[in-house]
Amino acid sequence: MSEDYRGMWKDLGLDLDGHDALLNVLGGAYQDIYLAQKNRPEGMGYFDFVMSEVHGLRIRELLDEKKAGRKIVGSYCVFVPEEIALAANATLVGLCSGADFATAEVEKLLPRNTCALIKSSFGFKLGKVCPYLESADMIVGENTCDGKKKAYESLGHLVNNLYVMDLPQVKSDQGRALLKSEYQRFRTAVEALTGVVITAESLKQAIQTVNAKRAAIHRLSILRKADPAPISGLDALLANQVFFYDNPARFTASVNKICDELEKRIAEKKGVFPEKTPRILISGCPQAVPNWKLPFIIETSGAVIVGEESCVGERGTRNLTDASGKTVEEMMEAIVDRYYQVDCAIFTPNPQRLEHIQEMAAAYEADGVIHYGLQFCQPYLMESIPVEKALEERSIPTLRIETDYSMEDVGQLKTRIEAFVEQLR
Ligand code: BJ8
Repeated sequence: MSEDYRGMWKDLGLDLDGHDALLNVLGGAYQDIYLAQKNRPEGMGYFDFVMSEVHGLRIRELLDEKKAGRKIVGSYCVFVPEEIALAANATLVGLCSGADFATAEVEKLLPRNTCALIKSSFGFKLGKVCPYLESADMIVGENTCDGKKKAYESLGHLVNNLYVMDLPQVKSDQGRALLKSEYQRFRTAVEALTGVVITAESLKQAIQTVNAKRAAIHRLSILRKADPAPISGLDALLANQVFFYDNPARFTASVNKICDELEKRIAEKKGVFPEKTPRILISGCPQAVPNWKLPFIIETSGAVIVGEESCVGERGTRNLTDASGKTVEEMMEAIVDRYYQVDCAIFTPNPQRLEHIQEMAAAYEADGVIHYGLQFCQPYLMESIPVEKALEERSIPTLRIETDYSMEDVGQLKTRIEAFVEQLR
């Protein structure tokens, strides 16, 4: 960190010893996984800096925004529309859920067989180690999977600013109507929080800001179609992870700068791995910071990841919002249309997700798909079986992985992934 932030963390009520321990784990993992990579684009230096300041400079910026009267809204799901928060003069940040913390305390509140992502969000709260969570003026939970929606009942006792958004589980007229009414209710709640009424102008501006961020990520994704791959899957995943909490304009500019560099690399046929390295598409549960276990294993087993069918990836970013509406209501409709396309496994049935995986496998010329399911995540583990069947029927080799955040299964996963990569050669 470039300066001493201990006073700031103390003021936020963080447990300084626990927080030190978390930062040590995060810093160590980043060193071993990210900084050990070869041939990285120079532009990734920006993300190295962001990660070194993830609990430092970025938190200071958020606290400065709060001092200036802005509100911070924390979210755990890509269904929470950033456009609405921005338009009401709030900043939306994704909340941490990618590492085990305070597990013994968590298991007093949640069953042991709860997915690691949910347990992590509780661990960060119970351990008082997440400055994003502690800075948030509103925390948004969403009724998605059963685990999350029941867990928010308990989280509501741990925080005093939880707002729960209901979400449809079926794509139908009623489902869309529910999404629309929930986004209207959220708009009212955010306006009440900030005291700012959303106008057509502010909403258009917010849509354009978020679209620009997503368009930059699209540009990056398209460049990953090249062989040799100009950027590692680990680095591309990091950009997708930082998407959730960086300043939007700065993030957009930084990703576009990397894309300029990648275009040159492609023209020079310069890659992070040699040409014809087996290409993998990852599909499944979101991978939040610092959950880099699976991509690290894959990319140290002779393969390169060329895409993520994930909420921290294309499922979360692929669709832009139509900004052409003239009124707030027209643009709210466009927001509903945009988010209604997100094909999370909580929907039943969910054929769009399977179509999207196939489209991505073809577009990125993936040699195989690795389906990533978090242990105890029913929606994605349930879908992994038909996904594997459908892909294998189309002669796309598929490997189903079920894991958690612990490092206990690294050896076993590596053996399976190496064998899978060998099969792709
Ligand atoms: S839109 S994927 S971000 S809900 S891994 S907590 S599903 S048991 S995260 Fe998600 Fe929104 Fe859907 Fe995306 Fe439950 Fe599964 Fe745990 Fe999960």
